[in-house]
Amino acid sequence: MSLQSTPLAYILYSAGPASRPVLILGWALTALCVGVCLAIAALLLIAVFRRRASTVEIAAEREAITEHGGGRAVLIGTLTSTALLLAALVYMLWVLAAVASPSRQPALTITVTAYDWWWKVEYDENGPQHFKTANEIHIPVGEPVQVNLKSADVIHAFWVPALAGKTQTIPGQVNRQWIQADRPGVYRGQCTQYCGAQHAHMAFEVIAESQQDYQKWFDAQARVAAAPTSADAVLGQRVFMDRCAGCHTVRGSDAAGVQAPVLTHLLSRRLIAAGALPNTPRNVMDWITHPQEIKPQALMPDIALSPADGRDLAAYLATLN
Ligand code: HEC
Ligand SMILES: [Cu+2]
Repeated sequence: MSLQSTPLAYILYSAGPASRPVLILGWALTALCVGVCLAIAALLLIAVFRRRASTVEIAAEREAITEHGGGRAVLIGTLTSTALLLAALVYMLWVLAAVASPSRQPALTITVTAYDWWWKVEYDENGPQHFKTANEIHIPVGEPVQVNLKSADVIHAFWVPALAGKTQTIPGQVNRQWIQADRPGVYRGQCTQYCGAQHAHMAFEVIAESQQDYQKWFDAQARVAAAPTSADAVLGQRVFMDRCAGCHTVRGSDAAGVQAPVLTHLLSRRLIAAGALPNTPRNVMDWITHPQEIKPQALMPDIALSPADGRDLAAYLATLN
């Protein structure tokens, strides 16, 4: 397992210009806080181990503080901490300005809408090649990408630590964020505003790839699903229309539900249920029959399927590549 795929490391490295200044700021503030703690601890130890003064000496010292500028130490302490805090404030404002917008026009704009507890991702929102997918964002490497952020229900927050800071998604509002990956790779993202029972299982991935690979992915996603041909898959599509189409869309079929992840190219995704499980045929069928065990309170009910319906449905889902 490489460093970058260990969970803690998601937040400990930067892979692009929108997150690097934030990462350095984080370490600088940590260093400042640790420094202050150490200074306080040192002063405290000095005070503890100093020879205990007699009552008479204490009275004399009190006198001294007011009379010969003994308050200077207090003044220096106050001014130093004020200066440090002001410097930290200026540095923070500078970082905010530095990451506010990319240095050049974004190559691409995508729209991400947060739902309890998954992410809808839209490409070419108002264009001819508009398509939706879920929980997996592809971007060309080395290019700034604008992300318009919406929410369908409550406040969530979009965070890909290696690529940018956090931005909330707020119902009725569009917030803007930009991300850029300077190296190809898979970057984990996470909802970072508590939004209910499955907040922790509201993850996603950003996959940064070469322009050619990105374009290949885009073209495949923009296609509608082919009609099933095998007998099992045709029956499976009927099961899908009965049991699933009220919530899920498969473009190219009559299934047009909007309250759940689009399944047109389900097979192309690495994970299902917002990062809860790897996308294998077995996990998909487990999910369909037991979402309430895998993600209690998720907005998909457990669906009981007869063995024959299960087999047909699996055959149909296997065509959604
Ligand atoms: C009442 C609405 C509803 C119905 C009916 C429903 N689903 Fe879902 N489904 C959802 C929601 C909501 C999610 C997202 C859950 C989450 O990740 O929190 C989901 C997620 C999924 C996923 C994971 C997709 C991904 O990329 O993460 C699959 C696969 C899926 N459903 C298949 C089905 C199938 C097949 C049926 C019919 C047998 C079905 N669903 C019926 C609402 C529904
Ligand atoms: Cu959330």
